[in-house]
Amino acid sequence: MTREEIAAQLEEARARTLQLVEPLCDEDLRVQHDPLMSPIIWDLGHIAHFEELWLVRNLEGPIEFSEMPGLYNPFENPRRVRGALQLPTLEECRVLMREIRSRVLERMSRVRFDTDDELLRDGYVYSMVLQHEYQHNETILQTLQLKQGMPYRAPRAYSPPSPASVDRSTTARFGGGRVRIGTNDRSAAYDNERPQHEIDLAPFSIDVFQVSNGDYLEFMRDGGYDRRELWSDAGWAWRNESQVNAPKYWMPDGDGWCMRVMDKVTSVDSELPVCHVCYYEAEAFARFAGKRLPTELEWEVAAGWNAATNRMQSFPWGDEPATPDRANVDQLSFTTAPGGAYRDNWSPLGCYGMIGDVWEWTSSDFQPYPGYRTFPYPEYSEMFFGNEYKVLRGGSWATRPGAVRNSFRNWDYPIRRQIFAGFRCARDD
Ligand code: AVJ
Ligand code: FE
Repeated sequence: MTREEIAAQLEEARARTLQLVEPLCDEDLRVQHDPLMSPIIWDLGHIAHFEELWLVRNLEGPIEFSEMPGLYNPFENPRRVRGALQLPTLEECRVLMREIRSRVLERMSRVRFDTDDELLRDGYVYSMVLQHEYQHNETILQTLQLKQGMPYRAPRAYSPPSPASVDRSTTARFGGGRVRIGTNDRSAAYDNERPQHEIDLAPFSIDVFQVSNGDYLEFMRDGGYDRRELWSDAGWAWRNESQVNAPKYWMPDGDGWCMRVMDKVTSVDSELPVCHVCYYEAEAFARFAGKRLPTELEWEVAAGWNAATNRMQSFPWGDEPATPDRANVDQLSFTTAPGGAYRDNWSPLGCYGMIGDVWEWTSSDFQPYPGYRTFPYPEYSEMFFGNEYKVLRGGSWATRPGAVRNSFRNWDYPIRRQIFAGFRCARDD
């Protein structure tokens, strides 16, 4: 990438961030809408400070901090306390963003990308900062869906294409064998996606489509939420404590259900992938269906392993980047799409929609790959490795295309439902 291309991408990222918050009043920006989420103005300040830290400060000498000390440091100020902080107005934030950006561009005019410095080589640190802003965009959308007061006036810019007619119950099969997982890319991939490594993978079958609302309604109608035998111990404890009996944002409507996406309430469409279910609900559904969740390794093989070329593709359709034409990504559809809607979104193994629509829960804990090395800071991945978080794959309609690829690993607590997450099932074969 050239300096001009990077500058254009930084500008495009900022334009989108500001477009998303444009319909909001000062109050909407300042209040903490939910203990799980930051006030939106905090996200904006944090985006700017992260950019300043990595694209100005940490380029001047040794890396001093991984997160900016002070107000916008996520560890000094955990989400639940951020509503009580002294936060700026949007106008003050815009001034700050512009001032930081001008120093970033000035600094960039003097950097070299053909260097041994891993931070700058091939523009890595710029890609990291861009992806940070993209990820916070999705966080902001979670907050907007949760928001108190008037629903968010979503700037819908396009609708997904109409679906081809498909058989929703088909499965794809991997016959077992040696595959390569992860990537060695050093220009955009995160440390947790590296290194690429070989594994032997047992045969498995995996659903061609994500689990739909229609599938999930069957589970509900068959008493899925009340059948102890379908739930793990932790899942049953969560179910009893939360008293949940439907996906988040679903509301009873006569003898059926309706659901809300931002400012739009519709009856639940059976053809759309189910969204806003937690890991435990996904796990119980899979047991109900006589299946299980895929591991993240199986997921990645189903999304990108090309047996004909014996290599792992970056995306289901090949190595060309994600666009809103190829998959339901990039936010402005503000909806999921029925299985089969995007005709390019098929993987070599024969799975549909591995990228976009909803993040997919996998059965894997978030752990480092063999040979993992932290770079450039431990607070992105390393701090979160262990058995507390489950891996999610594939991105959602609310994910910016630059923030997702077959090797991308997201993670969250198994009880979280405000994220744009669903799942697909697998089974041993
Ligand atoms: C990768 C989505 C789990 O939002 O918690 C943002 C990304 N890291 N700022 C998160 C992140 C630092 C992270 N996830
Ligand atoms: Fe962040």
